[in-house]
Amino acid sequence: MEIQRADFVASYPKENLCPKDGRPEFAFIGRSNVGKSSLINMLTGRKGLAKVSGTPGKTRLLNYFLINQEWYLVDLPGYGYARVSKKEQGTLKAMINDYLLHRQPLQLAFVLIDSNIPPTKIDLEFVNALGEQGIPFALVFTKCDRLGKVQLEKNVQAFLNELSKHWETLPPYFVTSSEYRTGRTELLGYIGSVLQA
Ligand SMILES: Nc1nc2c(ncn2[C@@H]2O[C@H](COP(=O)(O)OP(=O)(O)OP(=O)(O)O)[C@@H](O)[C@H]2O)c(=O)[nH]1
Ligand SMILES: [Mg+2]
Repeated sequence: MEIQRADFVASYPKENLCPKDGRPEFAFIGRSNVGKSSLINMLTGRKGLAKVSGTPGKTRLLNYFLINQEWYLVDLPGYGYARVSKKEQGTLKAMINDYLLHRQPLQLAFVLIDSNIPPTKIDLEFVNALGEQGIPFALVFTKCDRLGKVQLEKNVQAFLNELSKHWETLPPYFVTSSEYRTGRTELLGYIGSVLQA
């Protein structure tokens, strides 16, 4: 699939206020600073579409982008911000859960994982919870340009190994770099195949 058009639509504070036109949507989520905005810009080929920031935790709403006037790309707030108050973390968590559990047009959630570090508890818990709730998802390992092939492979495999302790089938996964556009064709191809199915 090629992205010809990408337009910011709006940001919404809760699921039941989101667009009701029934267009299929794909959500992107991950820990703060994982490279979510950079990935969205890389995929859409629009540098300033999602804001890349030095301050983590900026995204607090459900941000909608309309792609090719056909499907929505949804930028979700990250989970587990250290710098956000407990109360706000609770509010964000409720908003994300409400969205993921009830959003009818949601085809799939892409969970971004930093490929530079070994598996973290918070990522594993989040992914396992998605599995338990039956929410379809795929993994996107980000920033793969930052480390050598051997270490990269080791971190990716370690994450998958942790998952295989709980699950018989593993989710699809993609290894990406927003710097070098690595994984772009594969990821967009996957979205295209889900849209066609
Ligand atoms: N080397 C490298 N750096 C990256 C890549 N993707 C993102 N970064 C850097 O990682 C930092 C965070 O990137 P963002 O795209 O803002 O991450 P985010 O997940 O949207 O962060 P928040 O919205 O603040 O939670 C920035 O300094 C980016 O330049 C990548 O593929 N390679
Ligand atoms: Mg961001």
